[in-house]
Amino acid sequence: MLAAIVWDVDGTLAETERDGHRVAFNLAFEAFGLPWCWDERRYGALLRAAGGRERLLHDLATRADAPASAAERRSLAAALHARKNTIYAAKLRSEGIALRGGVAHLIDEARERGLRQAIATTTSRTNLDALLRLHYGPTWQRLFDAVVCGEDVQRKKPDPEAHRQCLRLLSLEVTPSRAVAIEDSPIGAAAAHAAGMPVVLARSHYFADANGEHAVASGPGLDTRRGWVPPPGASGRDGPVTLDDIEAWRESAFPNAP
Ligand code: XBP
Ligand code: MG
Repeated sequence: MLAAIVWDVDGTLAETERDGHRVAFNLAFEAFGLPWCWDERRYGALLRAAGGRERLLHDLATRADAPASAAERRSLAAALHARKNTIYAAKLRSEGIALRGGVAHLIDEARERGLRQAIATTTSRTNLDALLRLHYGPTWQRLFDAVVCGEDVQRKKPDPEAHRQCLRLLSLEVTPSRAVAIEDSPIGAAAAHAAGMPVVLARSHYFADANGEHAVASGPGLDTRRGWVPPPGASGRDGPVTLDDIEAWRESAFPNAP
C-alpha cells in the first residue's frame, strides 16, 4: 500500500525557478554591479546543475569577465547566492507565488486520508520556508513527517541522497517503493528513481519537453488527468490527479511491491 508522498519543491510545488529564483539571481547580479543577466534559455540550461551556488559556479567557470582564481569565484558565488536567497524570500513575501494547480488538492487529499508526506529538495531551507509559510502559515512543518533540504545533504540531485535520507526518516528505507516521489525535472526523477522510489513526473516550465525516463507516469501537471502517460485508469473524467491515480500508477509499475 502507498505509505507516503515525497514532494520535490522547486518546479513541483510552484514555478519557483521561472518566477522566483531566476529573477532573484538577476537582481543579485544587479545589486553587485555585475552586467550579467540569465535569460530564460540560459537559465534552463543551467538548471542541469542542482543547487543555486553550484549553478553560479558553473556559470562563472565559463565567463571571461569572472574572477580568474577558483577561490575568488567560490567566494563571489557564495556572496551572490546569499543575496539571491534574501531577494527571493523578500519577493515571495511581497508578491507571493502561486502553488501549481492540483498541488494543494493532493496535499489535502493525502492529509485527509492519513497518508504521510515529506519534502526532499535540494533548495535552501530558507527558500522552502518562504514558500510554505506563504501558503500554510508558520506551522507548515506540521504537514510533513520529514523535511530534507539542500543543507542536509553532501550531494545534490541527481544524487539520491536527499530521497534516501527522507526514506530513512519515514522508516521506509527497506521498502522505498511504498513512497511515491513527485518531481518536475529529469534530475529530480533520476534522483528518486536511484533511491528505489516510483516517480510521478509533473513537468514544469523548463522541462516541458522532458520524456518520462525514470517515471511511472509523466504529464503536464497535477491539475489535470489529461495528457499523462500512461493515462490514469478508471474514469476518463478530467479534474486534478488524485491519490487513487498515483496508487494505480505505482501498482502497475511495481506489481509486487508491498
Ligand atoms: C531546485 C534547486 C535549487 C533551486 C535554487 O531544487 O536545484 O538549487 O534552483 O535554490 P529542487 P538554492 O527541485 O530539488 O527543489 O539557491 O537554494 O539552491
Ligand atoms: Mg524540482
